Amino acid sequence: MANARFWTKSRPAWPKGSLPSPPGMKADNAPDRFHPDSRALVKSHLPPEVFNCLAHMKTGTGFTLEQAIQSGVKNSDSSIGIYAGDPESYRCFDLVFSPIIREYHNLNPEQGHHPEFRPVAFPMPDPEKKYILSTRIRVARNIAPFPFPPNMNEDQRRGVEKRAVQAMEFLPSDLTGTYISFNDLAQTQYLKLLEKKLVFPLGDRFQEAAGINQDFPTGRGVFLSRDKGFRIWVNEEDHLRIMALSGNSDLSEVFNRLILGLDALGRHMDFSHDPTLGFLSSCPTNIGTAMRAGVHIRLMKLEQRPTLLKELVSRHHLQIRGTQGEKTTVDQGIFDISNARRLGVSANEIVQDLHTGLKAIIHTEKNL
Ligand code: CIR
Repeated sequence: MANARFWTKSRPAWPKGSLPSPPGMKADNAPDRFHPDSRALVKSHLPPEVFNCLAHMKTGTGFTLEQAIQSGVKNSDSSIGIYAGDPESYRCFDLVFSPIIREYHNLNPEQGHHPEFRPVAFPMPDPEKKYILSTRIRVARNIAPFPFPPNMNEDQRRGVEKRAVQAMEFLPSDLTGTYISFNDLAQTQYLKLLEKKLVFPLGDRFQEAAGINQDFPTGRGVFLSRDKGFRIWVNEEDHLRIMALSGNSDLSEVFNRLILGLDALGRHMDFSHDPTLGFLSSCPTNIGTAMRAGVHIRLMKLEQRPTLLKELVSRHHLQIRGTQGEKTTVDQGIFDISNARRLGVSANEIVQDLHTGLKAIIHTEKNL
């Protein structure tokens, strides 16, 4: 297999100090680049010998290790701290990406991408609508051969937008809608849409440091289906964030709707993909299925029993995020619960885990 080397266990060690320091870079300085309190995975997987080995390398689009680690260098509270600038980054900087991927995705070397992605049919986990307020499934996709959002110029961002808009023409009739380019909006119009959560905001400080916010709002936009239940974000953290959502717990219907839209788009563009790593994304946490399937769920009783909730969630390979998403707090007992795994597991297994996990969580909440 072409990319088996990503997972090679017995890589011969590089003798310490065997390589010249890259021009303009201080040798053996990798740990100094990160804050002493940083617990980012990139810090622990970038010892001086690896740093020195990779520091002089560039991908075909000119992306460097220094660029890749900026987010972790500038944010001492990064949990990962590295972004890919193009598909080649994963191979070029394999010495640092591979151990991070293995640790984050909790993988054995032989585990890779599972491509199964087919329609499902299971009952709603909360038919009475007592707990689950909404369901949302999204996948990240990047369009080949463009570099990724941390490493794009204005023309490339416009090029991605153009390709995406062309492909949207082929969405099935149930999913047709309107594309809103941020460039066509006055700032006040954009802010009104932002208030209604119909457009995405400028990226957070992690994305800012990675270069993802550059030239905002050029090339950015959102597609909204007529009922707003199918959406596409263009040029956010990845070229495309394709999502299906609903105000109930009908996981099957949301998943099947996502497949419908994704299949139509995928017939009209090539997504950056690797046989072992799956769909390639800017952040190594998203590779593989690149899918996050989750719900907003109100758990007033389990909120008082955090250890029990944590145990239930991790038993079903799920994770809890704040009400407004990553790195936010939980408001009024409303949790964002979604899959923890994206690589080494198929989209179907993810949605099945979520379904089973939600049933168990609701059952426990009812009986407390
Ligand atoms: C960080 O390194 O903390 C940010 N770049 C966010 C990482 C993304 N997500 C994650 O942990 N699931």
